Formats: sequence, C-alpha cells, structure tokens
Amino acid sequence: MPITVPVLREGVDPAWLPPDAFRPLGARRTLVHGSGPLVDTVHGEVTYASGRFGGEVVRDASGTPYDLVLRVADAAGNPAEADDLGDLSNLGDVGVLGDLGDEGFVFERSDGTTRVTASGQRGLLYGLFHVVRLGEDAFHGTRNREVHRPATALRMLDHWDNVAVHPVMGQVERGYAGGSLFWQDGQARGELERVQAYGRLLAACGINAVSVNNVNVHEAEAHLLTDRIDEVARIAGALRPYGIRTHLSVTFAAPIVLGGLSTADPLDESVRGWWAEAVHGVYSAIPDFGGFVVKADSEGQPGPFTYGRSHADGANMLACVLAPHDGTVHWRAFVYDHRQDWRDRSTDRARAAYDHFAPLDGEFAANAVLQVKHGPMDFQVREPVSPVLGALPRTRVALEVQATQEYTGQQRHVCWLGPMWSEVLRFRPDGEQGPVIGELASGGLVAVSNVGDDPFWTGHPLAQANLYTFGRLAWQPDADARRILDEWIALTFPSAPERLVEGLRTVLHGSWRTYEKYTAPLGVGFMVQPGHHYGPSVDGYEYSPWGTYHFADRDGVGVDRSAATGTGYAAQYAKAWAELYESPDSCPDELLLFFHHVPYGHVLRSGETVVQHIYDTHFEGVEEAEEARRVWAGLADLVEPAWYARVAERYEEQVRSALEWRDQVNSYFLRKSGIPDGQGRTIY
Ligand code: GCV
Repeated sequence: MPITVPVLREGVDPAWLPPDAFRPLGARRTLVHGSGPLVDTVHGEVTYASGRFGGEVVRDASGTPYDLVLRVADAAGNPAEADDLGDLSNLGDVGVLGDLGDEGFVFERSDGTTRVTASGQRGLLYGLFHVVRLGEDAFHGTRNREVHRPATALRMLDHWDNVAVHPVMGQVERGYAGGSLFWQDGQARGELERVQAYGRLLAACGINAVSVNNVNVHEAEAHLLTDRIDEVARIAGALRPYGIRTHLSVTFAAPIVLGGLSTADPLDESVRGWWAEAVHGVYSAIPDFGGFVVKADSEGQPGPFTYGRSHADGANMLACVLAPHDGTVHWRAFVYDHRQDWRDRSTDRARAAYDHFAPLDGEFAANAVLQVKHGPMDFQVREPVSPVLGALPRTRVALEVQATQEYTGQQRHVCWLGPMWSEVLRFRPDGEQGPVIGELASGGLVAVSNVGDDPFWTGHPLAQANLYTFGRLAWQPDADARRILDEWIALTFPSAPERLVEGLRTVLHGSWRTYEKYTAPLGVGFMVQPGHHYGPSVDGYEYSPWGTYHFADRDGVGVDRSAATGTGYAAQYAKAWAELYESPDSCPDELLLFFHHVPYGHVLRSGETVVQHIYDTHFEGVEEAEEARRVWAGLADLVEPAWYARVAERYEEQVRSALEWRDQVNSYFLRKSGIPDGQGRTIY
C-alpha cells in the first residue's frame, strides 16, 4: 500500500519540497517495482505527484514503456521479485549493485526511459529524490550510468529540544525557530503529521538519523529512556517512513536517577545490568532504534570521571549493551573545565578535548562513535579545525557542526554556513597528504538542528538553506557548496526567474564572511553577550569561568597558543599545521588572534595592521549587510509575500545589530589602543 504523503497545515512553508518541485515527475508514467515499507513510501510519493500533475503510477511491469522506472534489485541486478520486467531487464553491467549498500542507487537514462535501480529500499527513496532534484533534466536525452551512494552511513541531526520548557533555555536550547517539533506541553505531540513531513524534508536532502531530545538531559527527558519510551516510539513511527532512525540523548546518571541504584560506575555489574535492561525495553518499543547520544562530564552533566573511570570505559559500557541490537553510542568529545579561573593562564579550553581523548585512541568499541565539534572551542564564526578530528585514527569519529546559529546570528542574521562546513570537510589534518576530514569522519556527520515549529521551520526562511546544505554535504562531503545552494534554490523556487536566482546567490554566498567581518575579529571568538549569546559584548566573557578570553590590553590582543611561549595548543596538530600556526608570521590572518597575542600595529599577511583590519572589516561588514538588505528589497515582486516579509523584517534586525557590533568593537579597540582609524571614519 502506498503511504499517504503528509499534508502541511495551512501557512506552513513547504521549504524545499513545494508541490511544483514534483511536476516533472508527476506528469510521467512511472513503474515502482519492489516491496517493503520504504518502497511503499516511494509509491506514495509518486502516486501523490501523479494525482496532482496527471501522470500514472504502475506497480507491476506490463511491458509497456515507462518514462521512469524506480526499482529495487538484488546485488546481482535481478529485480526483487520475479515479475515480468519486459524491457526493463537490461541493467548492463550489474556488478556495481553489490557496492551500493542499502542507501546507494544507480541512475541512468536511455531509450526514453529514466531508471533508478537500488539494491535496498533506502536507496530507492534517495533515488526518487534525486529525480525530483533533477526536475525536467531527468527526462531528457541520454544519461550514462551514474552511481550515487553516501560517503558515510550516519547523517544525523541532533535536536536540543527539551520535553518540558526549561526556565532559562526555553523549549529548544539554542533554538531560534519557535517551539519543539516533537514535544509540547511536557509530552510528545499528539499530532505528528508535521514530524512526518520533517522526515520527508530530511530524506530529500539525505539525512537518515535524528536525535529527538537535548544533550543536557533534565529530569523529564531522562524518563524518555524508560517509562516514557512509548512517546519516543510514536515519534520514531512518524519518521520511519522516510528512512530516519531515531536516537535519544541519555544521562549517564540514569541508573541512579531512574533505576534507584547508588552508583552509575560504568564498571559496576549492577549498572551494566540496569543499562542492558533499559536498552532491551527501548528496542522492544523501537526495533530500529539508532542509539544514544551522550554528553558526559561536560558543563555539569554527569560522567565516568565521578568514578575515576575513563571516557572509553563510559562509552564502551553503553556500546556493549547496544551492540546486540545494532545500536550505536555517540559519545561527545565536548569535555572541558567550565569552572576555570580567568586568572589562570595555564589552562586553555581549546586544548581540552584533545588532551582528554587523543590518549584513548584504539580503546573505543566498534559501535562507539566519538562526536567532535568542528572547532576546539564552541561553534564560533571562525575557529581552526579541531585537532581531535585527525588524532584518533583507530576510533570512529563523527564531525559535529551547528546548523542552529547560536553564535552566527541566531537566525535573525543571514549566515549561510556551507562554505565554512566545506572548509572543515576539506581540511587535511596531516598536511598535504592523507585523508580530508570528510573521509576521516567514518562515524558520520552530525548537525545541531536549526528547526522548530515555526511556520518557516527555521525562523529565518533563508536558514533553510543551511539545513539543506548540511544534508547534502553529509551525503557527499566534497560536493561544491555553491552547487548545493543552487539545488536548494531550484527546488525551493521552481521555475524561478534568473533575477531571483541571482539575487538569492548574492545574499547568501558571502553571508558567512560578512557576519565574520562585523563580529569578533581574526578568529578570537566570543565577544557575545553572556548567556543568550546574541549581540556584542566585547568583554562579556573576559572574566568568566568558561575559558573564553581575548586578553586585549592597551598594547595588543589575542591568545598565545604557540608551543614556544603559549598554551601549547598549536602543537596538537601534525607537523605541517603545527609549524604554520606556531608563528604569527605564517599563521593565516583569519586565525591570527586565535593563536597569537600580537600588538595592534602587527602587520598581517594582507599588509594591513591588526587594528586597521578590525576597523575596516567592521565598516565593510555593515555595508555588506546593508547591500544584502537592498538586494532583497529588489526581489519583493518575485517571492511569496509572507516569505518576503519575514526575510525583510529580519534584515532590519541584522543591519541594526551589525551596526551595534561595528560600533562597539571599533570603539573598544580605539579606546584600548589609542590608534585612530587610518581613514578618519567616525568611531565613538
Ligand atoms: C547543549 C554550548 C551551548 C550549550 C550546549 C553546549 C553543548 O556551550 O551554549 O547550550 O549545550 O554547547 O554543545 O553541549
């Protein structure tokens, strides 16, 4: 039976799956061949599109020509069922199917028929969305066989959603798009059609896993593991038709909090037994459950350190009880001292993850994945790539990025993060040779979700591009981010005139660098308002316990992380990078203040002094934000009014906020340094 495609409530934006995106497919005659629940999803999608656009969907091969064939075949290229496939039997070189795995597919077109052949149901689903992405191009000319398969098996979104509204963090921690899609009034939503529609959007960009609750596990969320697992099961049920496996964040102290045990020591037999029992319950309710996400010994969350155990001990205990069920534990490497004394210059938060985890390489179980933030600090607009990502060759490592824009404008500013993520994915930890991060992240790619129950999903409609880009990069980490953005534009605005396409490119392409220009300079980070992290406060975190300092004084600014005179962080990299970062003369400009404390008159590789660079980029950043607002205003006649208005309203706030950033940062450095702007502009 075909599934019923989820229908969005009036006013909810279809994002990158507007009905018109299905027009080319929906106007054709399509054979859907194979069986199983995800084939039913594909069948449902084609039925829905055909019903809308006058096409036809056929389930059993009849020998008549088709415009499109979507079929599951076995590794030898034989169709899943022994139906008469007539002219469809020609798969040519079928050897490749054996390599496709469950998620890959072959795409080809000849003799007027477009064929998608997958060896697993998931592959068929992704093949369907490939056809949707191609639009009319999928149905013209001849196309040689293309093999598509994801670079990594786990492409995941972590939701930091609280079941019950948290008094400080609200419903979604660091969420800027309304309430939770999953939870409302302290429980799982009764109506889950939107969750299913979310799964559909995610499948269309290649995401296959979702963790549904905050990694900071409060009491209500803790119970999801045991007595409230039925609520998680209902959410999993809504995501499953689109190939999404559900994961849960759990507290390491669960045996105490939920089980009444006196300890959560990972080497204690009763603790292990308790977890095994709990996991059994989870899999009874959700047979395809993905696994756990764990934030341990981090920012107040409990962990194995309490018992004198290592993080490998903690992760492996959970891995062991998950293994019989094919589950995975995602163990976060975000472990540092958040109660640091700002007077203590010997402690460097940037060092912490490497210091904790690099010595544990080779000790983690096969189904334990170490989940590592892309930078050593915390999702700043500019950080070096975390040295942890290249330091554990015998460990499955996942890269974690933040689609939710905690430090990049909180979905009030446009900040398309595709170029930043691409830079990280292309980074070669060993220098010129060796694999890039996109290849090393065998444990998967994870983004903290930027989605909520807002009608536009992401608060700022243009932030949808971040979610889409993440999914597509997770599928193919070396893909060109700008091509992905073009895909997003083409899907979101089918048959958009060139002026709109160009306008969207203009406002999005450079938006990350624009944001970087008017906020914290040269990789120094933070300078945000404490707590909520929106807007400027240059010294906001300077005397805090969080390890986030810039050390500006009258002579200079920046953190000395060199091995020779600083914290030694630069030496955590392989030789080529360690040498590059070690000296202020070779360190890339954009990271200079991350690695070095330099005088304001220090001349950058660009030829500009540090302080003049700060002034110039802050003026430029505001001008670029104003220009983007102007470009957007010129698109008013081409975009649906509510969409247009939401973006326009956000641009007003972005420009206001950018001005505030510019004036606070520039005034701060003028007052500290006493060095006037070389161009004589007004600084307060
Ligand atoms: C979920 C940062 C955020 C926290 C977040 C933490 C993490 O510190 O500000 O809200 O907690 O990262 O990644 O665990």
